[in-house]
Amino acid sequence: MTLLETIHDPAQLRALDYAELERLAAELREKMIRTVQHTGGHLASSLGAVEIALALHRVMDSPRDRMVWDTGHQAYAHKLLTGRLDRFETLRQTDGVGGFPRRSESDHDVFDGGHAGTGVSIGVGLAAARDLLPAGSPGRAQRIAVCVGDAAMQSGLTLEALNHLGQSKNRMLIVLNDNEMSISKSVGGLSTRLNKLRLTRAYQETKEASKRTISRIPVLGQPLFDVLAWAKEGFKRSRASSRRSACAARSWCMSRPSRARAMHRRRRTASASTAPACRPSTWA
Ligand SMILES: Cc1ncc(C[n+]2csc(CCOP(=O)(O)OP(=O)(O)O)c2C)c(N)n1
Repeated sequence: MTLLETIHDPAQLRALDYAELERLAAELREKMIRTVQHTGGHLASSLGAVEIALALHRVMDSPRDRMVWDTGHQAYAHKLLTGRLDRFETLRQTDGVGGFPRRSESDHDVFDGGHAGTGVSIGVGLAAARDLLPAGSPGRAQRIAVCVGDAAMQSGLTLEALNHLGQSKNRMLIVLNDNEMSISKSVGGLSTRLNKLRLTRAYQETKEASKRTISRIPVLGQPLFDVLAWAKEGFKRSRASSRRSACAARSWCMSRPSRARAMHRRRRTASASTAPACRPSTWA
């Protein structure tokens, strides 16, 4: 029996360690490839969102928390993790599993998608509705996440929603899945800007090597690493607050030295291949 076959509820993901999550990611991809070669479908977008689906389902408590997939063409992993594995071979067939999220299929699906650019707007609407509930009511604890591709991010509807959110400040998480691709290569001002923001491979490799080296320095290594992590987060934080955007993903950013240390501890635990106990967290 595969690990995927044992997952009947996404809450089960919280009990898996990192090695198991990696195995599960591979099984999800294999299932998608085997299915889509017969049925057709949006293969690349869904293959690229496997880890995002795993991460969101691990930290969120769906269906109480709401997870929106912009366009909806990247949600196969989400579908496989939310009780549709047995029927997945009917993907995009008459009366079969739909190619996009579908509320009639599952409580875990929020919106019958299919159009690029809808996700952030839907998320803002859900967050605004939640925040109209009386203070202290259980519904106010609901968390809302949207996964949006870089092309959908450039649509007018998304930009309107971001503009609105910048004003209304409803709490939500936006995951930007920037793979530099729309149906073909992403072009335009926003795409160019995102490319500039993206760190180069050389920079990433240097950063990882420095981190490894610093942590290994006896006695001084760990405090030094903590101070650098704290300074970096502080710098990011100051930049973020100076141009606080609608992207409430920032609320997840590590911002205090204690959190930076906690993050580092988690990374060290991860390198021992055991995931920390993961409970749905608050996004305050
Ligand atoms: C309004 C609208 N225009 C065009 C499309 C066709 N379309 C489907 S997927 C897609 C590209 C989406 O790219 P991106 O958001 O970057 O996600 P990715 O597939 O790269 O994960 C487009 C343009 C659509 N679904 N809706």
